[in-house]
Amino acid sequence: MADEKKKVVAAKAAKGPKLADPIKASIDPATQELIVRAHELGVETVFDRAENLKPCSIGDQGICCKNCSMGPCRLPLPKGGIEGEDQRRGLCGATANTIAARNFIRMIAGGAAAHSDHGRSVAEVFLSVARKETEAYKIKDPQKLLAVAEALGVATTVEVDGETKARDMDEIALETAETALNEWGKAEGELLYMKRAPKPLYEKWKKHGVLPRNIDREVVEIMHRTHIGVDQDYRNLMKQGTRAALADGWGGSMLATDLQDIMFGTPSPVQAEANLGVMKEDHVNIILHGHEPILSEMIAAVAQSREMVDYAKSKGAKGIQLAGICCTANELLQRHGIPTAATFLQQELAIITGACDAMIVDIQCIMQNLANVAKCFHTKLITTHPIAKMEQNNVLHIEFDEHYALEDAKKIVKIAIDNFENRKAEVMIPRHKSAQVAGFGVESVEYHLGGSFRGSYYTLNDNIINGRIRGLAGVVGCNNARTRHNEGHIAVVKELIKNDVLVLTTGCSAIACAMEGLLTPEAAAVHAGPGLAEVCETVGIPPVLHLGSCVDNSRILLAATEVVKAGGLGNDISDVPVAGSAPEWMSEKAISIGHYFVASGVYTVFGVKLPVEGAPVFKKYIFEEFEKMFGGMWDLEPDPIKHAHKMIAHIDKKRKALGIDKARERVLLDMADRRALEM
Ligand code: BF8
Repeated sequence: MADEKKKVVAAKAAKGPKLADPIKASIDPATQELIVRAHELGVETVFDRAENLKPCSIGDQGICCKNCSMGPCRLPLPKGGIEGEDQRRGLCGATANTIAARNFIRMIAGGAAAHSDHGRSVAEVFLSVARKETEAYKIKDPQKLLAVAEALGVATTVEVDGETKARDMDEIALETAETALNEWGKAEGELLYMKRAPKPLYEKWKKHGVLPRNIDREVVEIMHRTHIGVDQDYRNLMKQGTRAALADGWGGSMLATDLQDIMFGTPSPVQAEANLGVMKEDHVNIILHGHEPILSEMIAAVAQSREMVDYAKSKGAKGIQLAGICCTANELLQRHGIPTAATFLQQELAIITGACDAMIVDIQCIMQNLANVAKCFHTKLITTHPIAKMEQNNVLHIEFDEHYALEDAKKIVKIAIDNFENRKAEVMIPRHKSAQVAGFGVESVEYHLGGSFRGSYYTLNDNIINGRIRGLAGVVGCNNARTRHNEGHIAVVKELIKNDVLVLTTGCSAIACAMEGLLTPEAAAVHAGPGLAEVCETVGIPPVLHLGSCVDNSRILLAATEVVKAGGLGNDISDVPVAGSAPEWMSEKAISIGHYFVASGVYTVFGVKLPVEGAPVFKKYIFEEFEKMFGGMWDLEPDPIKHAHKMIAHIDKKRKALGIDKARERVLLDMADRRALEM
């Protein structure tokens, strides 16, 4: 028998690694075509690796502890489940609940750190701008600066001889930059932005002792508490997880969004295209991948300059085509209408087109295998951030310094142009691309629904109350190679809009929706239920609103707060008919986002899997008991249709609690009615 087994293993090894089935790997035709192309060229991608490398089932359930060298301690669930007391223990005695909670909040720490360190970089550049140390970046949106200054408690007016006057903008910028940067490491107090939340929510945070003190401290404390022999109560561990997640959503991420808007412009709706078909064979294709707009803004400015376009033409190209991947794509799209090339899972495929002259990356969600793929083509892969290098020797590292931003950007763009002539493989750019309208934010939603004269969330609330819009959903997050690319996003979103739920989207979910054509006003007539379609048609918006990158999930928190403020839908975010979702999540950032949604009162459903199944008591705590504290809770549903219907059921539960579960039209009074009233 043992010999038979060996023979089977040997036969499999002789066949070589399995290749991904393109149809099973993705619902997107461009992706399918390029997976086939990769197989023809013998280039391995993440889709193939997913066939051959299976996840560890114990780690998958959250019950593997490797926080000390006595382990890793693996605590599988006994067959048939647990009867009586759970006897599972690690060497130190850690229970499955302790281990799962430790692992979970370490994921929150990773995600919060990633978003917040991004925010810190933005704050540092903003301080350089305020100190006038750099010419490359400017304050593009002074109105937003004033709004942010006020939210941070920075005075925007001064008293002169008993008169109130506007304060000097340079002074406001400097004090705002210093105050913002201080949020990462201040010694006392709590994060200033926490008071932007509805008051009842703030009071809940205070009561449960989860108000973040400063951004960095909450991440550090997670690492301390999860060290061997420190916090051994899953509830207390989650208290710190909550504090760190809130420090991300209402701290690091929100500051990143706000300061980016001040320097690069607050988004307003723009039209563009999405998918790998945006690359052009006869152009120099520069792909920008990663997250921080500090780099991509400069590359975009330089690449569109006459000097660089002429230089590209001198090399035989018709021009320069810029396109983005991951959240850099969302940042470039929402402020400049630069097209989106790809989601997270398609990054290797952009190089496999044979037309990517340079891929410029900074931080987060960048696969190390890009270097191996780039080796098979002429593509220059350029890392630019001091904290994110690659070991492979075909990767160029050009460190980007904001003090020499334009010079650095020029150097990088020239490398891409010079590389145009070196294309080796036959170019194969899929023809698929879709139109999209993106760039909705708290401000533009207000404007779109109320106009510049009466900008307000009142119209949105009114349509939720009268039932045309059943509720709101935030559908966000990644792709995950353990599930069919984009299938979850699209099925969940289509089911929601079909049921009159207005969807707000960010990150790779937004890119998936763009590729499916859901980000156009016309999509409402095709896919939305009658109520939502009517609203979309009246105000000219898509049924799915693109709110930006993953740090811009903070925009969803503020939009929900605006809904509460506009009245008629309760007095806390947890009263509003709203639900959150990440159908194809994979990153630690998604866990941090999920948890700050939950702790802000939002019922949040994740797809694929969650590392909690091996610790049922801990799972029950975050899936059920959290609701009693903050009004929001976690859920898991891999089936996208059931996933959407769980969200809809929650929205309906909230509608019922508000007494708006029966469709009602606002009664418009005619003159006779008014006269009757006056009597
Ligand atoms: O931060 S959605 S795969 S790109 S982690 Fe990454 Fe996930 Fe995409 Fe942006 Ni967000």
